Amino acid sequence: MADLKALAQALNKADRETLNTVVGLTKAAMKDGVPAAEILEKGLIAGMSVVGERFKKNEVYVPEVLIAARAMNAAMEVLGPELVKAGVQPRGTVVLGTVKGDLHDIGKNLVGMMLKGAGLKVVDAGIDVPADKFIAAAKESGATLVAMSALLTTTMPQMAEVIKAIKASGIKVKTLIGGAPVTQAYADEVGADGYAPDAASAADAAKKLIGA
Ligand code: B1M
Repeated sequence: MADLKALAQALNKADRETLNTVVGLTKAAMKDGVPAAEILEKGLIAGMSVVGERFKKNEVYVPEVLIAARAMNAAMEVLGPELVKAGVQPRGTVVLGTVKGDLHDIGKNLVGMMLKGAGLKVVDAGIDVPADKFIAAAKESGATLVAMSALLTTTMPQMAEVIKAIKASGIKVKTLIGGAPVTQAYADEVGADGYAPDAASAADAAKKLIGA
């Protein structure tokens, strides 16, 4: 019998068996005829949200989050085609990138994993992303949120440039910013719609901004 609670818990185990267990339990639930959307919501997303909460409380660290995210990605490879067949839509689309002049992507990738874990579609624009590339990606994907990461004090002002360019372009997207030197005060100063101090909070903020 499919056990979605065990699936959610397996994501929180963070050992070398996590990926195989999570994929195995996902396949077992599919074999038992559990709807793909239910496996996603009650198993994978539920498990990842616990990982996110524990990460925020410093009960687990980056390696555990990476293990959980890799396992979730592997399970999504299996579940993805079923979700498409069932017509399950992502909760929203986010364009994510590290701003122009900045090559740091470890935190940005972690944010991407948490966003995916929250059921959002992520369009990863990569690193060193100029304003026009963020805007083009948002237009092309129909994203309603542009999420930016910056790790350098020298590249933080790029966030203001992107926000200005988005406003000038007239596209209807919200903005979320974060990264080690970024603060809520800076977000307020540059007119960002949201700020998050860590990857798990970024997923919460993104869901709120998108209304997912
Ligand atoms: Co560089 N680097 N680096 N670096 N690097 C820092 C950031 C630095 C603090 C080191 C230091 O001096 N102590 C310093 C910045 C100083 C400053 O401006 N305040 C620095 C510097 C100066 C530089 C160079 C200029 C060095 C040089 O060449 N002279 C250069 C710049 C290159 C460039 O970008 N143009 C440079 C280069 C590099 C490497 C390429 C070698 C490498 C990056 C590899 C890569 O990312 N693929 C690197 C690394 C690894 C670091 C440190 C050591 C680690 C960063 C990291 O990945 N942390 C870093 C020092 C440190 O932090 N201890 C340092 C782990 C990651 C999980 O955390 O990215 O903060 P973080 O993400 C967190 C949160 O910030 C948040 O969530 C994540 C997890 O919860 N978050 C968001 C991130 N993005 C978010 C977006 C959100 C919300 C939350 O919403 C959208």
